[in-house]
Amino acid sequence: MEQHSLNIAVIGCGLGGLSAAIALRQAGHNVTIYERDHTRYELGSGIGVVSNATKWLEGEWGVDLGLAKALVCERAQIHDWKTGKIMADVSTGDYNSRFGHNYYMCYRADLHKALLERALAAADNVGRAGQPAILKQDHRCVAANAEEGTCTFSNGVTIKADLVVGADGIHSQIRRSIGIAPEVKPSTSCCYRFIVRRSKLEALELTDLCDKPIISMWGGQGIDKVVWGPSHNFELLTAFAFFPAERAPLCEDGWDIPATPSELANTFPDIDPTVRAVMLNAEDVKIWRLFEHQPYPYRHKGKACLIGDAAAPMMPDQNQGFSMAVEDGAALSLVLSQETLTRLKGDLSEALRLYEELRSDRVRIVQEKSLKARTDVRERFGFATPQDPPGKLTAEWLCEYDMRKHLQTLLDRSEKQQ
Ligand SMILES: Cc1cc2nc3c(=O)[nH]c(=O)nc-3n(C[C@H](O)[C@H](O)[C@H](O)COP(=O)(O)OP(=O)(O)OC[C@H]3O[C@@H](n4cnc5c(N)ncnc54)[C@H](O)[C@@H]3O)c2cc1C
Ligand SMILES: *[C@@H]1O[C@H](CO)[C@@H](O)[C@H](O)[C@H]1NC(C)=O
Ligand SMILES: CC(=O)N[C@H]1CO[C@H](CO)[C@@H](O)[C@@H]1O
Repeated sequence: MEQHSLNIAVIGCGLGGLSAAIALRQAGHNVTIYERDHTRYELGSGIGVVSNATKWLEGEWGVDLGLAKALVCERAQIHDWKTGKIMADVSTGDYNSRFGHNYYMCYRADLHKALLERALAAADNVGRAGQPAILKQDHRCVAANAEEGTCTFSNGVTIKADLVVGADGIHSQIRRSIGIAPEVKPSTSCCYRFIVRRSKLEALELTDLCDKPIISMWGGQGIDKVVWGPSHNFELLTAFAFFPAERAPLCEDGWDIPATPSELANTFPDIDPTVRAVMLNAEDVKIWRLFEHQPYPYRHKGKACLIGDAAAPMMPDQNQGFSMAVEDGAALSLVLSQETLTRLKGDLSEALRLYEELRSDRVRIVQEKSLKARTDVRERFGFATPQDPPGKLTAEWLCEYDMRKHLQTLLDRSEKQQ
């Protein structure tokens, strides 16, 4: 029944692609997701979901994060690097009532599963939720033509869509196809991500590490930093451990390069012995070299646009990559809503221009602040201290943002100019 129904190809079935798929099907469009791999769930470690991302996920898209075993974050604690003594303890306090939605701690695999279910769910289960998205696995995009809206995959298939959404992550092919050559330099940081099962903590008599929804951090006054918290209904500890690149046994770009627990523990010889004991019991240990991407000059061209890491990869030090990808998906669905498209007389290129205007500055700021937080814990969002550096990323700035209002302002302005 929708007046402006588009055929949209989403390239990449990661967290960003799924967010966009859910938002766009709800806006009345037909969505097909193309993923290079077979969709695998058990990938990744912890992901923080700020309340403004929760607002979309739970408030508007019907994704129940509680059912997805997410935990509502209660506090953040900073420990002394060597002794583990608690040096700072910050409550998230009235965060939830202030911002209207929870700040969650999630296991990436749980989030992925919940989003995938929601994207593919039959329409009649969920009321006003449009056509279910279609998922095509084993479709690796190798080329795209933004002017034509075509996309070719390594299996020989070529498709044509009204809009191609590049949600294909940090090494995006769609980004290349629209003429962006990333300016990249290796960061001086490397990072391990790992998980520790509750059963392993039981054997160590350390289950208390996994009993409360607290984000714990060691270090951060330089590159060295360990951050972890429970997720998956208190069954897992999901963790990140940052260290200077020159100390790495091996350090490459990529999300999926395996390492061993002893390599992990040996990288942090003088850390709190409890942390070392936990590290020696880690599973799914992965190591990756961080790269600094200069902000890209644009995020759309012709009938193609970028979202998530494809549009703006950022350092993981603020844990905002996912929340920004959710907002990108939401923004796309707002500029392509029936209401906006009617106002724009169905002009897709104007809608994509608005998408870019809506997202560029906000995401660039989060990118910059994520870089700052890499070597200075005081820059980290959520840890409000009296010694806050000027211009620190605050929960207020992130969560009091009103995207609909922002879009209204942009629409009014562009109509006035005509
Ligand atoms: C395996 C993995 C583990 C991660 N672990 C964490 C974590 O523990 N904590 C954290 O904060 N962030 C993690 N991230 C990153 C996090 O998911 C992103 O920063 C954020 O959610 C933005 O998501 P995205 O969809 O833009 O990118 P991604 O989540 O990277 O998704 C991109 C998707 O596109 C697919 N793809 C790539 N190229 C092509 C192509 N040419 N054709 C078709 N499909 C393609 C990929 O297979 C992937 O499914 C992880 C990402 C991956 C891929
Ligand atoms: C979307 O899918 C529905 C149902 O399959 C179909 O009737 C409609 O024509 C499609 N819309 C477009 C733009 O192709
Ligand atoms: C983008 C967005 O939806 N922002 C919201 C963030 O949360 C605050 C408080 O709930 C809302 O006022 C904003 O609209």
